[in-house]
Amino acid sequence: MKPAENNHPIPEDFKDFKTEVKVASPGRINLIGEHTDYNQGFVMPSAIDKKIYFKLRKNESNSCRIYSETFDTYIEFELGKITKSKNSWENYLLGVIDEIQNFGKKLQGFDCIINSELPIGAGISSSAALECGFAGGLNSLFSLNLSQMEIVKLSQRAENNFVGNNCGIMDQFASVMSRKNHFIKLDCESLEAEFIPAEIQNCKLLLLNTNVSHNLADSEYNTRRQECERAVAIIQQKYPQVGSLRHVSFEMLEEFKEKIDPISLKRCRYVLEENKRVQQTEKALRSGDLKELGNLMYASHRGLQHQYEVSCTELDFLVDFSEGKSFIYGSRMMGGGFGGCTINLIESDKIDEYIAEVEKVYQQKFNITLTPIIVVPDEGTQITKV
Ligand code: GAF
Repeated sequence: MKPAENNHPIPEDFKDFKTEVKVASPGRINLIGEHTDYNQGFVMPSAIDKKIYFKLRKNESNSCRIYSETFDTYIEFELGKITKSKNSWENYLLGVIDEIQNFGKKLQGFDCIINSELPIGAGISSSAALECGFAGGLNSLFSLNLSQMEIVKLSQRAENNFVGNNCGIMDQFASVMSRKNHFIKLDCESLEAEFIPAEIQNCKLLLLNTNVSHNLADSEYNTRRQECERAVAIIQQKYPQVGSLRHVSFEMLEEFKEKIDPISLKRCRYVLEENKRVQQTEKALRSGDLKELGNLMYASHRGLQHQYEVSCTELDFLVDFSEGKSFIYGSRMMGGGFGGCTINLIESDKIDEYIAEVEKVYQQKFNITLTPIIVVPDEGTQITKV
């Protein structure tokens, strides 16, 4: 998602806003399981204590009027005339309205104020927070009777169909379904979720936002999907029962290694290994083995760096820098890649000292200011009728 381009003062009649529905919609972290969701594999995300807030009221018309305090932006449109906007962030909202209407649900005019504490392009999914929070708010305001799972799926469709990002389901699922102090081990095929207590003892989760977002992100994301799907299509010629990379084994990859192009082969190996790492992470987490958990995080990063090739210099620098520190158990890039954050499992009493050190070296190296964000696994979307 890109920041808005037009500045706009708050509309006069929004100054005295009689809120009917309030929403707090979280961003997400992902402990492990990157680029596995659209391959129907496993992920381990959680919502965080950093959110986008919505206030909504009906306006007895056919107009939708949305003001973003964070972006100082205002949009207004008629319900029957939903067309794509040139402002990227607006399309997440327009897409949600489009999908709600496609679902056969009837909306009426409303006013909405949005406030965000989520950085954009940081890989903590401000886009899913925007989609799911907005969908949840409209669901409550107009008593649409959409289930949580319908909100998750229609928000993903809004992003796939309207925004044009071919994302998987992890971010929307985490934003809506998470539980406080738990990670979700999500099977992205069956959508079965196990909630694993986030018992990380004397450690905290520290995000380091590189504050870079390389242009490649969207196009390379779609290319990675295609590379995986291309390999699956070749395997399916002999094994038609294999519906996705989820059902491909290491033996199958070995069997087809001459037929699948080397790049796709490398991508697939990464995905199979990452799925395995999610299972191993569950065990490590449940048995309190933070050392093992940290090693799996590092291994995930190296896979993303060398096999899946979605990392970047800034992310690699941060992971390399953490690797020699005995008080950091694990570190890896998080989300789609090509910028955004690293997630670090770090001893609580060393955080301040480490932040000061890493900020300094990062600034020296890239001439960019690093943003540290300490996060806690938190509950999914909260909706309140006022
Ligand atoms: C982005 C996508 F939106 C997710 O669906 C997921 O694929 C992630 O990148 C990579 O794991 O956040």
